[in-house]
Amino acid sequence: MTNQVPDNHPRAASLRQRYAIAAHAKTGLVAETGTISHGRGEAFDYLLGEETPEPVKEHIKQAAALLLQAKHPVISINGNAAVLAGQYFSELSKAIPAKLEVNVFYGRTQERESMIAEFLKQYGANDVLGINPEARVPNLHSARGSVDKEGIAKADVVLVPLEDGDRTEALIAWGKKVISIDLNPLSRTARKSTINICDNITRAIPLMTAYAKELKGYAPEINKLADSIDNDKATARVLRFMRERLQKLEDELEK
Ligand code: PTJ
Repeated sequence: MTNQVPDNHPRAASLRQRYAIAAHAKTGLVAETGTISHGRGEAFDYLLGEETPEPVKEHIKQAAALLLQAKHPVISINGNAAVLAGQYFSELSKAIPAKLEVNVFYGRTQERESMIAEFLKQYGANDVLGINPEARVPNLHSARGSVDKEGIAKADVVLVPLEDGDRTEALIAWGKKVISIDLNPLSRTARKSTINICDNITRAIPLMTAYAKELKGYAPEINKLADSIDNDKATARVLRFMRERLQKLEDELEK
């Protein structure tokens, strides 16, 4: 497969992301099933209209506040997250500041961990944790259970993009606050996290960085936003947004 997407193709950006995910599935940076996860994300993104909904902008601001409020914030990175938004995560980690830690589910070898870390470093990430880590998340038996003792093990707030389920619950049970980013508002991760951001990471992370820069130093505003987090209400707002959007489209077609 070659990257032959013409610049004026109406879906050029989306097709290039697909190409990057598929190409990196071949190098091993992205998990084999990462292409399926990407497709699922694309489908949910259509329901949002491929734009960040207004209520989700508020959730992103609350998440930025939670990261700024944290003593040990950590951003967890898997294969898809690195390829789609490596530069944005590197910028967010500097703006907070928060540590970056590689944490993958599939094919967890030191080689894959290092490949992801090196990939992030080309975007200016200085120190990437999670290479051959020794700590364990209690009661989590997948490869995601291996965590860095200076990173996720110590963290009070963990940002987990494109998660696969079990870990969010295990991290919450371990006393951490979890910010998930998942375009599927029905997923277990989205429902169980402290706050889920129902948006594409390629839009959500740059916006989170902008909000973090805007909020930095304003403790009362940061605390107010972080204290107002309510994930059930947030998810309900997203579902209402999707339902109303579909209803509007349906009404237009039936006019
Ligand atoms: O690199 P690894 O080994 O850690 O594996 C990473 C994947 C993504 C393959 C693994 O975590 C996985 O299998 O995830 P799932 O169970 O497919 O869940 C991924 C979720 O992320 C799905 O609910 C998708 O809708 C959502 N998603 C996919 N792409 C995006 C997204 N959410 C936000 N932005 C995206 N670009």
